[in-house]
Amino acid sequence: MSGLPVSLIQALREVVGEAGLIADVERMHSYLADWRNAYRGQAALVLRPASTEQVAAVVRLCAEAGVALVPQGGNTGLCGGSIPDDLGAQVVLSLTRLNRIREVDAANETITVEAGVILQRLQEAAAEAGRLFPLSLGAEGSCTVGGNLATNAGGTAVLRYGNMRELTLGLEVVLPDGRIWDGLRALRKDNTGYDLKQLFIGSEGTLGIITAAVLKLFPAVRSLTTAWVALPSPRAAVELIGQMRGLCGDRLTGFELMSRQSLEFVLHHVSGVSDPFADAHPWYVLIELSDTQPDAPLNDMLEQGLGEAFERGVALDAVVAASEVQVRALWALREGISEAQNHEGPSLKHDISVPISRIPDFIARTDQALQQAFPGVRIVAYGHVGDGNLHYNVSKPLGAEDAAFKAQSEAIMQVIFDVTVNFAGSISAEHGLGQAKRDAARHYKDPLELELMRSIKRAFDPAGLMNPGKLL
Ligand code: FAD
Ligand code: S2G
Ligand code: ZN
Repeated sequence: MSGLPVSLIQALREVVGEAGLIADVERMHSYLADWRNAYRGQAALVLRPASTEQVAAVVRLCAEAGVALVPQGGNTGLCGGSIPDDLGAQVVLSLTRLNRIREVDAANETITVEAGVILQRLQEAAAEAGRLFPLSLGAEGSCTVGGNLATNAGGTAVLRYGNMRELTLGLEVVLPDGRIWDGLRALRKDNTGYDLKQLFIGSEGTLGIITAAVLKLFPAVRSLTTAWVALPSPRAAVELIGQMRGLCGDRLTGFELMSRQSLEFVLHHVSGVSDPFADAHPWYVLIELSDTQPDAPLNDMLEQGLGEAFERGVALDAVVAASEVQVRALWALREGISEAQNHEGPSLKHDISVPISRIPDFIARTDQALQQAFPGVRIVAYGHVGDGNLHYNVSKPLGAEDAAFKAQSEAIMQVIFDVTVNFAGSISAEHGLGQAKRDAARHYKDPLELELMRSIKRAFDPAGLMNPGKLL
């Protein structure tokens, strides 16, 4: 049973009702570990408030009692940011019951949604209004808008539409003292002092609890074409994206790189997929062009671009999807990597970014350094080339013990992050820091930046009760 005062539990129960309070350890289970079981904690309670006012009342009561809160959305984060520590004194505050779509303003091209709305539902609501909400990522069936905002999520369409930060116009936030900040403005221009919403986007629950947002909508896509292309090297991928950008401009809305090792994991572990080519190739890109015009000449552009790429030896083979089913089959190869890695033992994840032009050298340098120091490790390199964002994940050598491999994770991370920083890159491109990269951030980030971040944390959450131990 939780170590919280009975009076506090009673007051919290009056706020959220029986349906909103979980004290039974068994029923808490799914809230206490992340989807990969890489992080596990204990909680005094799990609370599921059903409105912003209930969130505010819960925060006020916990602040008065000095009880720390761990905000949680879909629990698909990859850095342990939504998992409590193992002392059992923290309260997990799940936003999943704040799941209303408050308003769609098609003429203003905005939608106002609550934090617990699942990303896929948001995409559907935009489509029902004849618009597009473009954020798209592998976890979209279970991640929430609040989590997307708190981690400044990216995904596969950033090269055309930007990440969550660029898609947001206004926020509603419950501050650490329980006050509700209503910043739900639907304005594209509002120059009246500091842009406060930007502090909460990417704050990973450490500055306040996001309860709603005003998000941008875009014109619906009415024509689309998708190709799977085999390449000789990452350098060819960088050349090809430059060429496709020059040819197609903003019609290039997807450009995902993956190594042969990544594809082999998917072919091995994901059912219903097959290799589009008879021969194995070292690298592949999935290219997507889309346009708001119903019959835009996308296939002609794609054929022209690929033709030039073949002439220059940049492309080795290519297939263009001829149907919606084939489009989905190609994306299944890409989106299946995350899941497939879990079947090969621990997946040491490194979500890094470097300038696009440095991707080839980064891969060459890091591959070489890792194989030298940890012979036999299997590198699963893939990701969003248009953002310079690589998921440079490492799986254990065939036949190695999980525990022995995991014991090397710090040393492996250091090799990868040293090269990343050497290439003026970032140790976390889109997943955030959570607890996974909190200490690495202390090591790699500029001391002045850390000092400024700590002063912002102190200004908003002087008692340090908002998601302690995460990010900072
Ligand atoms: P959670 O995991 O519940 O929480 C994430 C963080 O946000 C935690 O620190 C939590 O405390 C905080 N938080 C959650 N809700 C709130 C709130 N309302 N207010 C304040 N803080 C809050 N991420 C990408 O960016 N790009 C990808 O391409 C991508 N692909 C993925 C593919 C797979 C298969 C999986 C499993 C994950 C992937 N992710 C990706 C990671 C993850 O889906 C994103 O980080 C997502 O934004 C997390 O949303 P969530 O609702 O699950 O948040
Ligand atoms: C993606 C998922 C995380 C991983 O698929 O784009 O963000 O490395 C990643 O499994
Ligand atoms: Zn990603």
